[in-house]
Amino acid sequence: MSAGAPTTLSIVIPALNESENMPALMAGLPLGELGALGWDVEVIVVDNASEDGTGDLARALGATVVEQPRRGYGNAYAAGFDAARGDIIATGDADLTYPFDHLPDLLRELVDGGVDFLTTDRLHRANAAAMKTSHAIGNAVLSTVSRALFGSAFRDSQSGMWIFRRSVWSSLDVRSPGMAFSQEIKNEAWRRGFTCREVPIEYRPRGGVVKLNATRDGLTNLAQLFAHRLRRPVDLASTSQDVVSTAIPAPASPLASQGPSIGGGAPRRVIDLREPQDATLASDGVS
Ligand SMILES: Nc1nc2c(ncn2[C@@H]2O[C@H](COP(=O)(O)OP(=O)(O)O)[C@@H](O)[C@H]2O)c(=O)[nH]1
Ligand SMILES: [Mg+2]
Repeated sequence: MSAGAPTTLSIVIPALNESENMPALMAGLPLGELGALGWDVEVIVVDNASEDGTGDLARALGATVVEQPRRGYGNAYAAGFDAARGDIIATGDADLTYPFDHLPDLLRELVDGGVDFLTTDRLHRANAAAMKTSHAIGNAVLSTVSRALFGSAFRDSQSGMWIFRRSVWSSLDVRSPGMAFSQEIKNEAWRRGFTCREVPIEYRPRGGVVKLNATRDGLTNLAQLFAHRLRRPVDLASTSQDVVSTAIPAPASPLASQGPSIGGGAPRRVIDLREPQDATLASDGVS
């Protein structure tokens, strides 16, 4: 790792009644490989008032457990991010769907690419078996509306695996207590001008019981997109929070250009989207 590069990583995982998945989840984190690459890693499992011993099990397996008594995916992440101490935060569900074993590649993508906020795309054909058709359609609709409203280029607005600089978090105004947190953090990172990138990942069949309520969460997410688009961006620069968008140099990219101003006042940087075949972090055995 080069001098001045980030060296500390917090893996933050929200968990509601995921004890069934916890042993395989913890065993699947590539802690040895990350350590050998020079990363100092903390694993934070946010126990969202589970009733099946998820928190105790995660602790016994070596995680730092943050208790979030207020239920909700967004509430869980907000608590986890406040507790995280790493230069970089990496996220994903506790249901074995996300390829945590590819974190070394994803971290390289972020650090070497000068990216502030890296998100992941599950919506490509190689993953068809892991996602119900109704979920795939819902995701496509929400992602299309999201792109139209925010002028962004994220293909998968609902992916729950993000790798980002922790300093970014304090510059975002993310309010959703529930599943809409996922689209909101992406849209906030985008509209506040952070350098965003999206890479394809493998998505795997879920272990345990699904927590998502597709109809309720889908409609809530749709409403949140419009509410977010219409709300006046809070100028976090005038608060005591750190604003880093100008402190991190944008990568020299031929794709970089100015987009329409939605708000936030920060310079817009175009998302760098690569074709899945250029970035098969998932399926071509890159490790
Ligand atoms: N849906 C939901 N998930 C939660 C909550 N609290 C924590 N989680 C965790 O957040 C992740 C997302 O839930 P999941 O059922 O996998 O939703 P999906 O991946 O969108 O189908 C899982 O790891 C859950 O255990 C909550 O209140 N609601
Ligand atoms: Mg999930």
